[in-house]
Amino acid sequence: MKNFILPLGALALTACNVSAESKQSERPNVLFIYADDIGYGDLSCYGTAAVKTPNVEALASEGIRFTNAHCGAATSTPSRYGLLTGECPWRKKGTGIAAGDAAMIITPDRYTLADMFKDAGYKTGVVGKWHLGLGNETGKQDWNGVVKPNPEDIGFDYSYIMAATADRTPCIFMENGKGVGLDPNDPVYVSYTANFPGEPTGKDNPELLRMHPSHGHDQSIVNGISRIGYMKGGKSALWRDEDIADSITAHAIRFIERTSKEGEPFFLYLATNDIHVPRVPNERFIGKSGLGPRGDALLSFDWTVGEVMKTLKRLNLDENTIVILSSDNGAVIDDGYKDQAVELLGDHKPTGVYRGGKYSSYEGGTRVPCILRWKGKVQPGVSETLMSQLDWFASFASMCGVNIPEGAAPDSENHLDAWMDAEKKEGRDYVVVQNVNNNLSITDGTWKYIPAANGPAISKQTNTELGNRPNNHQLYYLVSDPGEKNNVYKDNKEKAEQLRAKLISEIERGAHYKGLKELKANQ
Ligand code: NG6
Ligand code: CA
Repeated sequence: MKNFILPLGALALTACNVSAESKQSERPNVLFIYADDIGYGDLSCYGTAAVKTPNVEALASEGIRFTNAHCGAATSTPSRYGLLTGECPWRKKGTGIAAGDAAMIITPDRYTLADMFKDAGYKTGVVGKWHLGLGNETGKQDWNGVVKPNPEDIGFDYSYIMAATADRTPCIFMENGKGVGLDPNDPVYVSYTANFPGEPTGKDNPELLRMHPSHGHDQSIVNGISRIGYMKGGKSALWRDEDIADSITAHAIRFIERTSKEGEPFFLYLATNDIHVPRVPNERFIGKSGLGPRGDALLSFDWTVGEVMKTLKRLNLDENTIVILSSDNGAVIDDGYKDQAVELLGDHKPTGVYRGGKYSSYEGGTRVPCILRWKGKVQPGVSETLMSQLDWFASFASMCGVNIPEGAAPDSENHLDAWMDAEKKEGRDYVVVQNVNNNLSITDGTWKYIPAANGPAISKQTNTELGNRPNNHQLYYLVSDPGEKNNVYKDNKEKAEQLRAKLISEIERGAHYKGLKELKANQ
């Protein structure tokens, strides 16, 4: 406990001994800043010279910068599912990339990370990208009424969210389950099966577009950008893409102001839209990075971080707030729009030294930036310890002294010590992650094993190496080969077998994984 001043469980202990009032003031706020698609190499504190992200850099210099922290999966919905439930997404059917009209994937009976913070006496909020579905039934939401269940039903006191992603309809914000700014005389309709008669689409009306798709994204047109999914109406509520970051940031700040005024500790899950496609940052960032919209969106993300940190300082919450910053999956360059990300990339390496990227089994898929700052309590440093976002659940439960109910957060481990102390080397023994094809891989931080599995080797659309090899197992020695270039499986079969056995026992420990039979058969 060299660096972490508050001993583990101290808050729980305090809870028994002091009045409710002082108990509250000693409970730190918790702020998760969850980026979308920011890769390991995208931030200047992780080594890139191509783009400057000074606000994130300040956060890193005042906190712990993790170099081997993983999200649960190489895409958004499963990573977010894992984060909020503490369950590996591959244990649960239907946790793949969600459509904009998907039913809510985490059902109200589940005990979530937000429930846990609520039990600890926190006010809980989610602001930004949701992408976990809303309502009871896919495609059956009444977007003009209150869509239920919504985040409130799984533990969030407040929500201001995009239902899915910026490239998916409906293109409106939802506040506490209700479309923001809707005019009753112009209701909004959403479909993922058919277009609404007479409505233009990117496919049929490319002349109406200001940003053209490179793949997919050719359905309804909103603000001159075609999306995935159809929608009609709701004109007064449509977001302007250039204002999404401002709107998310403003609502996050308002939530912090409100809860701090009420004297309650808060848990805020601030999920940015930056830097997901379509990358349309505010005018003030355009052309500022030299890397085109993708780089400009990184500046926009950094701006959000700066605004929120300024707010904490202004409200005197700077030292009483634990800030975690991370990303939902690795980097992607062309993710479906002709936004010059490829052409203007230059020497910038969005995944750093790591292979693959978003969608991939390689390290570039899930090894993401991860920073924890707790000013005055946690000593700044760099931690190489193997960590997983799934463990925030159990780790913060331990900090808050909350007992997680039986069966909840089944894959979340308490590593509070290692989150709070860069010197602590005991993190995860293993991390299991999933790629876009629902194929699993396992790492112990030193070695990485990717079992043979079906699926394309490369995504032709995004030009990402996905890691799938139907006939070959892959083993990489990450210490000398972080870029996973030399498959050393043949010379290290024993090591591979050990990781394989662990992977199978991890799968068999819990609910069914649909690829288990194939995995076992493919010796
Ligand atoms: C893919 C989209 C991609 C992105 C991704 C989800 C196509 C061709 N590609 O299906 O653009 O939206 O889903 O990204 O439609 S994520 O970060 O939310 O997981
Ligand atoms: Ca993402």
